[in-house]
Amino acid sequence: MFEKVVIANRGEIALRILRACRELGLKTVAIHSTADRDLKHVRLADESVCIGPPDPASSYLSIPAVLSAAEVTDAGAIHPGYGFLSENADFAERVEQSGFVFIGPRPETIRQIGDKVSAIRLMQAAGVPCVPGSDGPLGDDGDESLRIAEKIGYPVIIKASGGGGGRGMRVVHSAATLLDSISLTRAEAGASFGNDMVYLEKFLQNPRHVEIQVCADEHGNAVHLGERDCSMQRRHQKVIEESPAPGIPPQMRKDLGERCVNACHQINYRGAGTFEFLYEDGGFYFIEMNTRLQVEHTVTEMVTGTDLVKAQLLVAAGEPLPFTQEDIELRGHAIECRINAEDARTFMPSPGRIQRYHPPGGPGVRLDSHIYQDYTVSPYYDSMIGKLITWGEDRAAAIARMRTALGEMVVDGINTNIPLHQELMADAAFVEGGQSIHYLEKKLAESQ
Ligand code: MV4
Repeated sequence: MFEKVVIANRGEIALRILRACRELGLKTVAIHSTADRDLKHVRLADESVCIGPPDPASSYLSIPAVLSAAEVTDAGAIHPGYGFLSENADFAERVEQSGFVFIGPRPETIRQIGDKVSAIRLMQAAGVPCVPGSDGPLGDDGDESLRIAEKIGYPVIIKASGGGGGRGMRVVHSAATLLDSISLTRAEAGASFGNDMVYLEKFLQNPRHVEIQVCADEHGNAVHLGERDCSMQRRHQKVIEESPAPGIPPQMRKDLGERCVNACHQINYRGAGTFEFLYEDGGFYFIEMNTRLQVEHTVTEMVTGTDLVKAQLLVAAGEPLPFTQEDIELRGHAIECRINAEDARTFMPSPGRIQRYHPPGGPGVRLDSHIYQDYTVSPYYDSMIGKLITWGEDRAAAIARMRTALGEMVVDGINTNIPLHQELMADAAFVEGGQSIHYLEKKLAESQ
């Protein structure tokens, strides 16, 4: 096993990774920008290296800077966290070529899955249900594209193969605008992703976003850990996530989970991963896969009693998964509220110094956060300052705990979205559960 891990990230996830390393007796190296000298994990790490100026392109996204830090500290492995370089196949490749362990899937897997057309092909071959679509890239033959769209039925959505997470998509409602939309999406994709491959899917008008967590090792074991509902979102930013997803019949969960596990075997997957689905009218439709640890992994941990970051570290060290499929039972319900430094109404970022801080507590309350009193929220990075997670024997109990926890939590000196979360925990439709990906944006538009 490697003995020292470079944490190639910042904020709450860097602290989360540090804690897992420490529990496994691994030494830690924090790498940080000049703006992040006072981050909590930097103070707690065994060593720290400043890798550049605040601009992420010159620090957290700089492959040479990250590799140099690993070299000078004689580290054995690099954990990329989420965002930044976490799904960059070239980075993973250079990490391995430099003799370090990349804590994540093989570089070829990241590349195959990062290309959406290729990912969908792999999933179809593995028996994972996908959205009816072009089953491959759209060619230059406009008549052929028109035939495909006609067969699928409008509305359709054009997506960039190199896109994902809401970038590079266009909805088309009729044949009249199909070819122009394809050209536009193709041009934008070429400019944004350096890859102008586009494909087409049936546009699902009112789905939920439900994703399956998996974890696989290099001994032929793959396990699914149930699903999360991430439908409460605004502009492709998740706001609340929960596990399990309300109203999913156990047999459907088992069947879909087994299909995802089967896909992991087929592609020889390694590490933690997430299969993203749209869920509409009782059907699941694969849209893309994430090859990283996700922000919302916490709710899965709470209902399965696992530590996914520890599992990632063990698998990366060549150890078997610390749990089998039989070990995984979903118990109770967990909800995560992403706490952001932003105006609760306008969503404008709100950097600045935290003058007063009272974290919530009590049974079933988990707060993954790097903030402390006098911490300054930087304007250079994502505005998420923590994740408040509650667990309860059922969904109503988790919500009740979330209301109590939000009511206890004080973060003064900056604006936060805590009032928005309080409003949602009191919202009849949220409390009912099972709302679509459009619910939050509609609610916000109505209250303007
Ligand atoms: C879709 C869709 C409807 N139909 N695909 C947006 C992000 C990217 N992960 C995929 N996305 C969507 N793909 C088909 N065929 C609607 C969305 C979508 C969405 C998906 C998940 C969560 C939030 C969303 C918000 C708007 C659109």
